Amino acid sequence: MNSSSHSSILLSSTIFGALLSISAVSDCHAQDEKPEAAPERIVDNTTAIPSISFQRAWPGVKTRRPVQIVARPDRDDVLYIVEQLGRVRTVDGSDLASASSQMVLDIRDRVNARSNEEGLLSMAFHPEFAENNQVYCYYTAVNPRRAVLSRFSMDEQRVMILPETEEVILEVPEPYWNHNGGTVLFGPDGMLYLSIGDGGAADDPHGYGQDLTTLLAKVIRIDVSGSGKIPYTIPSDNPFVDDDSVRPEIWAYGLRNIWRMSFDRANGDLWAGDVGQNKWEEIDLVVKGGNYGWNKREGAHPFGRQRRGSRPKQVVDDSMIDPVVEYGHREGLSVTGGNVYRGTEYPQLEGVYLYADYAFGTVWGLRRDGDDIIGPVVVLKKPGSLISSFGEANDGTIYAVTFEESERGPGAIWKIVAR
Ligand SMILES: [Ca+2]
Ligand SMILES: [Ca+2]
Repeated sequence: MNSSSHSSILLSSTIFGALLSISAVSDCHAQDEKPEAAPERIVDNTTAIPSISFQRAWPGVKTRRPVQIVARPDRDDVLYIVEQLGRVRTVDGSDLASASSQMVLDIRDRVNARSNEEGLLSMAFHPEFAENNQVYCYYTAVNPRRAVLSRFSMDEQRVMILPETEEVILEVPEPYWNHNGGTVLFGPDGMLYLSIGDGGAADDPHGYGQDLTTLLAKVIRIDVSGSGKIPYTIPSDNPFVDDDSVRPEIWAYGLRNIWRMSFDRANGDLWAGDVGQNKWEEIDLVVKGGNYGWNKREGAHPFGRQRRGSRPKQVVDDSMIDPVVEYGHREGLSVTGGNVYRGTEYPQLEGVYLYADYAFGTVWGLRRDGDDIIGPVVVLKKPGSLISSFGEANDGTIYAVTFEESERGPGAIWKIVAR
């Protein structure tokens, strides 16, 4: 890991995307203000959401810095663990006690993982993987500093992902080491979605959040189904295709650093956890053309450069979409977006969206009921586990991956179990 001063500061606060300097921490405590009222959409009816526990899965498998667990569309008996330093390993999806594991991708030679928000961050199988053999990876690289979305192929036996098959789909210049997002995944529409952070530093100094000429601070949507020389095309129903001054890849904007997002397989809802700066962590439902407020808002609150003691000017802009829920930095420091449970093993969890705070190890559950939100409720407290990601198997089982005890500690994989 990076031994720079940045990294050592961050080790104690253990955050993805929340650039939390020591001065920012003391600011938080000094102000000591009450959290403002929660959004009106929250309905106080929480009894329907059960508590959960984390059941250790594949305890004999040694993994380091696991940041994602990914299902393969054509097979239930294998799951893929993405390791931040630039590798992917498999575990046995049919036997949670199995210690067998295989390293199936190693691209450490091109991945830059020097700081805690850099590395191989996400992977996705094409929904028609059985036919087209396509795997997509999102990682950070240097010289120049950038985020890379690439396509890879597997070998004939469909075991190894071959580094030499890499085709770069998209590269985004990264001005700073932090806030790189990101999750790559396919929607129910077959399109590729990618969350890209605001580029980094603090405060979004270049205003990328509201700048529609950059892909930073966005969720983008592209069509990678074409073959041949063009890496991707723009879906004709993207929100800004008719505006020549706007990057047509943009699906939603004003997003600071979505570390994790997922689709609800039952209805296509796109849930995301957008990591806040010093005060508010938020969960968003990402919709076409949506403006989620950054850097004019943090959570549902006005945000802006300010003199000590003064309050930022209220941003009156009805077009900005408030979070579904938010929490302040007394409850956590960096949100890890999760998944909606659609499995059959735990009917009491049906429709519950699970998400966590990476630093505090708290897991919440909520349900969406039309425009109402039931919850959120704390469904588990797991201090000592840095919850880096959730993931969904083909049968709807939700898993989580963690760093245990510290960012340098061993990785662990867990099955989510209803209590
Ligand atoms: Ca960056
Ligand atoms: Ca927001």
